[in-house]
Amino acid sequence: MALTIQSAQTIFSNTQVPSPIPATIALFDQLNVDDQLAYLWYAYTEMGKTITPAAPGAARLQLAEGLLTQIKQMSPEEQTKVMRDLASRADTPISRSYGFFSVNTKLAFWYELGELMKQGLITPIPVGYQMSPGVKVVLEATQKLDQGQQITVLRNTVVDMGFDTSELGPSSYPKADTEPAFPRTTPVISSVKIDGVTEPAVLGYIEAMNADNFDAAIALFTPDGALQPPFQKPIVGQKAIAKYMREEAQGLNMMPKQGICEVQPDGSKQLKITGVVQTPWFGVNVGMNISWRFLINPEGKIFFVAIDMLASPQELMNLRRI
Ligand code: EQ3
Repeated sequence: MALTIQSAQTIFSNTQVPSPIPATIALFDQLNVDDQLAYLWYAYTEMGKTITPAAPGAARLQLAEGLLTQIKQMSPEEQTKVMRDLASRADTPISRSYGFFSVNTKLAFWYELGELMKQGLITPIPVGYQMSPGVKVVLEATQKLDQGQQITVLRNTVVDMGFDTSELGPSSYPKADTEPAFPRTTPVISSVKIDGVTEPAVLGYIEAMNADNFDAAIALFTPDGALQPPFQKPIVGQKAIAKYMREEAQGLNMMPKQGICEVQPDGSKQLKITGVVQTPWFGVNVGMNISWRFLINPEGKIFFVAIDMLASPQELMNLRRI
């Protein structure tokens, strides 16, 4: 039987526990624009007491510099308007430019604005703002999440801001191929060991990703293979996966711990592996508990891999089908 992406998506689905991240983002989405901006400020400053992101570096900030310079020259009222436009995804020139940024440039842009807010050079929350009960509800929900989940909520809200440029054709902004590299702070682990897993494609995948060697990782996929990032639809085809990896998977530190492998009658293999991933934004200070669900074809190529955020650390052990 031919492998399909639709059936691949369901592998090990009965070992999965729903993550609290989408529920928290759904609460956030219900807030009005000023409440959203205020929530992000309170959540970010609260989190900042224990963890803060690494400064993005000059090369990455350069990509956002034009917008940042414009905003710095504005009056406080105009600055607030820009932030409201971004949060409400309005169609304005700034919101369009932001919409074309890559994920990491969006994060760098807000990192810099956050710094200017801390220095009092930009107003952190709209003038005269009063915290609504809704903001308290989302903040309380956020406090119950672990740090890896909290930074995922923050990241996803930032990524969704700005005008939706997906319909506007190719971006005029530098993307995938020109993304500045994140310097690696931890030594690359060259021989990957995962309890219960010896599948060469999986070990090769982790090894390549940990060295930012995306060409080597892509070569392990079938031409029609797919990668499904957390809470997203599958990205199909080697070219599309390569572009995604260059933009979003740089500098990640992947530490798979254990897994199981089930061989199917047609010779394909289904594997579930759990472990921890660190993002270069927070380095070794924050670990995200995740799982990889791989479908390997009978020829040993990756046909499908889904990356899922785990609901709790207990789920790291939850490999068996119920
Ligand atoms: C200034 C402030 C605070 C207030 C204002 O009102 C509004 C905003 C937006 C503000 C600023 C907020 C800021 C600065 C937020 C910064 C957030 C950051 C830096 C978040 C970074 C998060 C990174 C994450 C969650 C990375 C996760 C990566 C994962 C899970 C990778 C998984 C992958 C694996 C394992 C693979 O095998 C394949 C690739 C893939 C990438 C899917």
